[in-house]
Amino acid sequence: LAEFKEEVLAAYPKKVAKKRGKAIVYNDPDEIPQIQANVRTIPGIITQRGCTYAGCKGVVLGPTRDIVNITHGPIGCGFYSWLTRRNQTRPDEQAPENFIPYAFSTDMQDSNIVFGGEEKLKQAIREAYELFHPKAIAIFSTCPVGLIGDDVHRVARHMTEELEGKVNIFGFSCEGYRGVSQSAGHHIANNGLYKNLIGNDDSVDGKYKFRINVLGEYNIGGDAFAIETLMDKCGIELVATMSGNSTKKQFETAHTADLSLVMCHRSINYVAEMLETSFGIPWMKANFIGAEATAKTLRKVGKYFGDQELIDRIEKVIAEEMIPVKEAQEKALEKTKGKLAMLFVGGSRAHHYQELFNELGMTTISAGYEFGHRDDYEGRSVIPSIQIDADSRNIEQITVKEDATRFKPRKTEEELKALEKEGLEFNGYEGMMAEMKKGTLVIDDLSHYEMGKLIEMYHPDIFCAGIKEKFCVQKMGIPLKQLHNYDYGGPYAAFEGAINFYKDIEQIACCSIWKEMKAPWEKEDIVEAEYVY
Ligand code: CFM
Ligand code: HCA
Repeated sequence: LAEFKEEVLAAYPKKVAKKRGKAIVYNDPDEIPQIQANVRTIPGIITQRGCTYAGCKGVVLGPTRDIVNITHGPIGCGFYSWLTRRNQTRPDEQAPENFIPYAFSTDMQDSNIVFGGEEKLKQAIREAYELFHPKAIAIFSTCPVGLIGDDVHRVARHMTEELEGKVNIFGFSCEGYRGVSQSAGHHIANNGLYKNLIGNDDSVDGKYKFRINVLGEYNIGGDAFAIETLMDKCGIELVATMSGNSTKKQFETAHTADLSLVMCHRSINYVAEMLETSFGIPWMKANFIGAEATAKTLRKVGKYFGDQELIDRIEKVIAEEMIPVKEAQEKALEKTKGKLAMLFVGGSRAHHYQELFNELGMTTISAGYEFGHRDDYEGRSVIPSIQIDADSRNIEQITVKEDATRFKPRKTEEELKALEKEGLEFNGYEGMMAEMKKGTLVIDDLSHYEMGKLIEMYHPDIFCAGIKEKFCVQKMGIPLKQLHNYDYGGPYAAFEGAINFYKDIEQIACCSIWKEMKAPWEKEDIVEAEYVY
């Protein structure tokens, strides 16, 4: 891998090479190197990234089924974020409404750009209210909204008044260009959840006394369903999942849980912190991707609550679930062992899925995030040293304080210290690099050109990324597994998901057909042309 950096940078103009050079590093888990992350993509480079609106509307709020999410903008924005992420949901008596199959949009036209779109937005809210009588309506700003100065917050206030407070209406300033990637949208969404929903309902119900939140789990391909089933087996109540298969009420009651587990650190760490600061709920990093990781996560929960009955029940569930897991793993391993993987996705999966590849005996030789921050790579200990640039300052910062009446530390300082001694870590995330081998290549915001070079030089057995990369990579004769929407597959979370993953990867990465893939011009020179001036 040592030649990669030099070779790839040689093709860039000097200034670009200097900048990209900081985002391409050779890993050393014992002495974690610094990586450049969460900075603007250089214009002209083909990036994997998406926009701030996508992170706010598509990712964080999108999976909630009983809130009407209105995109204020041209129809393309609403259309592109319309279920392509495969976030599933299952209506129940508590919230039978399901607005996820709809794409609500103001469908802005040229005339709205010239004369303003606020009236159209008001009309859209009236229409949504008359048709569906939802409990809440959220408005999401797209690029033109910010450029022409429409004020979605003013419209939200106006319509709340007009509808006599019967529906909770709130807006997000998540214009596509507001940050350098989806990541800004996560932060804006987290702030909005905290300001408009979290803490609105103090009711506590449910079957079990051990009550937790799972934050940063979006039910892609049914992942949250798999986690829900598992929690039920263990006798653990899921108060809120943010936001896979979620409801408005889940957000509103999240502050009544006694522990938050954080799956995707990048997209939801802000809410985890807010729940702790305001209400005294500790959080721990968790991972349900990989059978071993799932077992580890469950054991952490058992240890946290310290209840012997719960601990025994968890051990029993793990033992039972591991039987079919081991069987499927052994079968897949015969073929997958020793193969090489590359993972370039979002802000957490490029790390989490390395667990599943390890279980398949495969090595991740190169990985990176599209929009992770340095803490997602190097661990949270670097946070104080991260320089805040103008792009990050552009994101609203909110002040979060102890709730005057409801702040209640779930554990005393001494109890937390004792748990830490027993191996639990609170408010911590070690990041991706600590778990990757020495000498592996870590690349932030991978460019399309760099992707081509990686494949050309190292021929991985599988490349994991998204739809923009999929067909280019496959045309190079390498199978691509989408780790965003799972290519129609999943769930891949928890024990049941691990089994699905083993089977799917064995099929994809161990199939000889890809070696036959040759573009016509690779077989023979068939293009003949003559320049005519
Ligand atoms: Fe978190 Fe996600 Fe991801 Fe993400 Fe995303 Fe996603 Fe992703 Mo696509 S919240 S960072 S903004 S785990 S949509 S469910 S798959 S890029 S790695
Ligand atoms: C998004 C959503 C996305 C896109 C995936 C892809 C997803 O960032 O807007 O590029 O294939 O998971 O659907 O990340």
